[in-house]
Amino acid sequence: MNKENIFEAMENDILSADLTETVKNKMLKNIMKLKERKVNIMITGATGCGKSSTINALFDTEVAKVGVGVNPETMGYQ
Ligand SMILES: Nc1nc2c(ncn2[C@@H]2O[C@H](COP(=O)(O)OP(=O)(O)O)[C@@H](O)[C@H]2O)c(=O)[nH]1
Ligand SMILES: [Mg+2]
Repeated sequence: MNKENIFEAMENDILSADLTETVKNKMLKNIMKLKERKVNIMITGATGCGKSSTINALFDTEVAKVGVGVNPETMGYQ
């Protein structure tokens, strides 16, 4: 499910829920705020524990270079 689909699903759930219009509007407004929010995630861990592999799995692409065994691949902040 991509980002847009998650928000769309949440909006549809709210619209079809048994709630007052005031509550629905408040929830929809909160979703609008959430859409604009950016988060920074720091992934830390020992060399070779699978940080790069996890990042690649999350983005379903090769964003981070995966090392071979426990030999370090990335030596600084990236
Ligand atoms: N068995 C196993 N190996 C993994 C897993 N995640 C990563 N690896 C392997 O561990 C090695 C180091 O992974 P990498 O993602 O580069 O680790 P990083 O140093 O923390 O970024 C690579 O050979 C990966 O293929 C896992 O969940 N299971
Ligand atoms: Mg790495």
